[in-house]
Amino acid sequence: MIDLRSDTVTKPTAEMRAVMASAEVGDDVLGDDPTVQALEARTAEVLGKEAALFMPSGTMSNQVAVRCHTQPGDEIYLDANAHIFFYECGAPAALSGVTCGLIPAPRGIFGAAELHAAIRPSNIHFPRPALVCIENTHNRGGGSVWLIEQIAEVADEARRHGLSLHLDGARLWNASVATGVAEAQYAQHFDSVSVCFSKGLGAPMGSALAGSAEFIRRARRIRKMLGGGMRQVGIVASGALYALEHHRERLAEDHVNARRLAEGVAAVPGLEVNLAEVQTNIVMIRTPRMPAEQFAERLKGKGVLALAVGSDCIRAVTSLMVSREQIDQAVAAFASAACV
Ligand code: TLP
Repeated sequence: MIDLRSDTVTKPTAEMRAVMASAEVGDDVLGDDPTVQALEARTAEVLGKEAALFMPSGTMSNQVAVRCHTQPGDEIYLDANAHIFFYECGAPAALSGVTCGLIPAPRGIFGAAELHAAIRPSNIHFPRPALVCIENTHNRGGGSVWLIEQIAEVADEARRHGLSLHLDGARLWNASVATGVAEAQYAQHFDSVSVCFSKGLGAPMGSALAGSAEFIRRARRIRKMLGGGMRQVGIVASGALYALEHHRERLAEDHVNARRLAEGVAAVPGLEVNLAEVQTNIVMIRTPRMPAEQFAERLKGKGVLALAVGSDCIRAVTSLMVSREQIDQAVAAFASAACV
């Protein structure tokens, strides 16, 4: 099977497993795990922040951030397809007691004017505006990339209103590789940044939340409250650290493979890909002639896994699990599955 469902399907390489097997560990809740501390320090450095906190998942990282930035009854601003709103089980409401003000955003990217229009004026009837969340790259946007200028403009608007800013940077690494803008340059516009090691970087699990030392001190407490305090977790932190140092630059290969896949599939009658929208490792493929679920089933029969993410939309994600040769095989499978 060629697995294009997600870059979360990546398995640790032999080198990563070797590093993990020999990792020095301790009880991290008691502050004893040197490998976790090394990962947190290095992540903070890469993101240009004072501190970082190892998290079990990107979801917990995002939701701890929302909780730290808000009070119950506040409102956070993000687009309707943002992972924090769309894919995290209603957690902003359930865990932080906040409402979500949704910003219209083609492919997950909005401007200062759209943010301005969404922000509630001060009025006794309204929730209190607290936080703006940006996702870069944007998952449901098809791996779309925010330019640094677009972020600066939105951040200025948020600051003018006294709002905090959080970046869901699960795939920030991909954005940096695609634009050449360093992660820290992106991160400087935000109070908190969540990154994932378990996606394109290929670690078996783990994310990190970065911010000021004071913010991370509070985040550590909320993580514990949610059951995210972990013990000898240097075992997995070492895989994440290995991924951070060795698997960032190679994401460029995934981007080349995504483009190759997109160009191949775009030429298949009955399938549609907007090539201009393929910027990183995610390809959105329209299936106008049949429901996406049905197409995904047919594709599976041809040896390729991809996810239906809308009634007529398939998502294919490249990663270190998929070689260039397999991309060519996948294109052939798409062509065969599209034949009716
Ligand atoms: N995304 C997963 C699914 O949840 C959809 C995927 O396969 O792409 N932020 C962004 C932008 C994400 O894409 C994801 C995972 C997360 C956060 C959550 O990370 P985890 O799965 O570690 O909780």
